[in-house]
Amino acid sequence: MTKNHIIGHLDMDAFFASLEERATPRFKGKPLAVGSDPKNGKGRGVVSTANYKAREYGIHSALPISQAWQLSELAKKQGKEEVIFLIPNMQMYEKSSENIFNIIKKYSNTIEQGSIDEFYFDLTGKTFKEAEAICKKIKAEINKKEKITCSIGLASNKLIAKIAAGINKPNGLTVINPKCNEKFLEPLAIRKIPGIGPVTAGILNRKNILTIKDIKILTKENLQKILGKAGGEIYDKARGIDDLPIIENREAKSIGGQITFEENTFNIVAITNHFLEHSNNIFKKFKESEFSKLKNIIITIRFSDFETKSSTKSFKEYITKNDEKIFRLESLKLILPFLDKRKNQKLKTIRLIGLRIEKFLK
Ligand code: TTP
Ligand code: MG
Repeated sequence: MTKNHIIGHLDMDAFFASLEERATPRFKGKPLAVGSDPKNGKGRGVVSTANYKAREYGIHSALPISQAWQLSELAKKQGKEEVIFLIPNMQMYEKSSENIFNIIKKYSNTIEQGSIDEFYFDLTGKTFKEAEAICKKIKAEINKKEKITCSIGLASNKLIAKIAAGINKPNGLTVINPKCNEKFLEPLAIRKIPGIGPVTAGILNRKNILTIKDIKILTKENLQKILGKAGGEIYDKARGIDDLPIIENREAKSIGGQITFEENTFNIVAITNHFLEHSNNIFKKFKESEFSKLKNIIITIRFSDFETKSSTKSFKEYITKNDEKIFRLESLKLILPFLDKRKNQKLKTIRLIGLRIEKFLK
């Protein structure tokens, strides 16, 4: 990756905890930890994350939940608010993660998802000024739609972008001009370098190497002698050198669409005709896609009173692009029960039909 690249790194702020605060507004401003059940201090497992208020108590990711409980008890004794402990709701977090991915996707064609709440995205081709404006838009859109904040780092490579995203949390936007990469890194603690964990940091700290600038005193050979193969990488990273490309790793999860009838209808011929036309279109999109097999067909029906139901066909064996007949038949079989009393007791008229396919193989 050269100096001409522009890479963003976006990391959500206290991700799981922020989503829990969003779901339950009375938790806002209170110390909150998401993780395993503390069971009055006897619980096993760890904290997944804590909001910033609970971090003031010393609670953080990976801390044993029993210790988090004790810190909460201690705070209580000091007259502070006790910590709210919550079990993770992964479905809610995954959904938000997907929404965030889709927002970034509007502004960048190349995105690498680093974890559930962090994304690298490529803005190469823009100027830094333009890229910064895009990052502001991404932040604003996430804030508006997902009602939570993130921090973004913008730089000439993934390494600097990631570190930059982390130094101004929460709700930060940190832009590092490529000319300043080394200056930016020098004063930072060595732990800021991805790949320097507690063990490596301990080894280096004992040699009085505390900042990234200190690392530069050592030759590459020296670092390799101390740290093995990782030493060479750390030598480069300390100088802001990183040429790893962004690797797109999230595939289209589904292909689908819906038709809303001009008037609510129970005209079975019209419904099935429309539906078959719709399913032909979706199969066509599948044929044009990079995928060769699919596993699930899902239909959604919305009745005139807005009640919405769905039904799924999951093939034991994946079907292929040659299986259009099977696809059409199985889709139709999904919808028919909604056109009689089997799945539509009151024979309600129909407002909308959706069809979606998912679980692809390349
Ligand atoms: P992080 O981005 O590391 O943490 P965070 O988003 O909670 O807080 P920050 O503002 O400092 O970025 O991780 C993202 C989510 O991943 C986090 O909300 C919970 C989960 N997670 C774990 O389950 N276990 C862990 O050890 C870590 C670090 C994170
Ligand atoms: Mg985060």
